[in-house]
Amino acid sequence: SDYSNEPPRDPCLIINSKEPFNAETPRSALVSSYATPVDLFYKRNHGPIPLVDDIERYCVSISGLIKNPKKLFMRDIRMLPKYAVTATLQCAGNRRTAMSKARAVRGVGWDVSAIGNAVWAGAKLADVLELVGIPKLTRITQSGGKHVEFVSVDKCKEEKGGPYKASIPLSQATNPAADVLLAYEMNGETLTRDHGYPLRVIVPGVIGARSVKWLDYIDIIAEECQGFFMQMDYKMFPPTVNWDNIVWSTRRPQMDFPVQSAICSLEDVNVIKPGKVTVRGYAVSGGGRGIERVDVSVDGGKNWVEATKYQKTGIPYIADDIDSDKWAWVLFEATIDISHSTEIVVKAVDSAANVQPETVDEIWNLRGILNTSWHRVHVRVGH
Ligand code: MTE
Ligand code: MO
Repeated sequence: SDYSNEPPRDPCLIINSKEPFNAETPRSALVSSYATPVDLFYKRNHGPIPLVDDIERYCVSISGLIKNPKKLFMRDIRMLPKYAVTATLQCAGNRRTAMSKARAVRGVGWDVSAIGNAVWAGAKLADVLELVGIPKLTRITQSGGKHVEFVSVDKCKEEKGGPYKASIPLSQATNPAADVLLAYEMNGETLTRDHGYPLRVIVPGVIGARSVKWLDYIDIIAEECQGFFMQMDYKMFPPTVNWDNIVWSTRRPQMDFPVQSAICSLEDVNVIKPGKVTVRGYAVSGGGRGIERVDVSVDGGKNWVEATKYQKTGIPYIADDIDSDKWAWVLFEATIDISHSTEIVVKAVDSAANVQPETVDEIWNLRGILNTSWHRVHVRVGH
């Protein structure tokens, strides 16, 4: 693999691996603004960053189980109605490092920032598919059925030098309310190379792995994509499954992510002065389920206070329609009195009353994905 043509990057990113480039946001930057700045947004790659430099010739072909395959150029995609969707992108491996402390897991070690919130703008996939004769769907069908496969320009070793790919059900792809985008903008600016320039998929409410960057072509297929990242990775196994007894085909590819929250205004271990402390962080759930409540404890989880939540404070490019926040995180804030050394804990409840597990033990899995256990930080009171 050739890593000689990587884009420039912000020195404040916390690098977890250089080749491929995997880096996350400093905790404090996640709560400095509702939309995560592009430069500091986490970057999750499986190979070198491709360079698409001839934007006039760049096109996405759509083929497979359709009568009239078509090539769409950027101008065709830009001609469709432009939608801005505020959505949190979260890697399934977010918070993996904490899970690995209970028992070793395989994968890139992430703290709490393999996640970010952005305003993605582009064409709705449902509109794009209509151009090739696939009607819009407003009714959700049962599992099974056709999938829409996204194949990228980048190459990776997991696919034996082939392109990164993933798929979503056709029923989701053609449902305008699912807000699946072919995005060319992030936070009001042209997509950067690291985040998929010139065009990427955004599947709101679903683990980041399905939001394919550097889209090359779309294939309408009879069943879900057989690629590595759908079949041999990003599946949630029970704690009893290990590398000797794993049977990948026994589990479905992970799609929606579960309810998650983390404290970002403090590191894992902190020395603070006694008195009032404002604790800030994020809470988000997948599948379009909003956050109902965020609880903060200053005694390791015995007693809780409800935090204040806030969304889209003073961001001009966020559309103001009613549903504009259903895919996006809330930031939370709680001011608490700390007099002695303790553990501060956060947990969130989503709109379906789903809660986070207390520890990683119940949800431990060998790939270390979906660590949504209560997030804890230690404070030592000093002077
Ligand atoms: N798309 C391509 N083409 N190649 C990749 O390696 N990584 C996926 C997804 N899309 C990936 C990809 C994963 S695992 C995640 S979490 C998100 O992109 C990360 O998107 P970001 O780098 O824009 O934050
Ligand atoms: Mo990911």
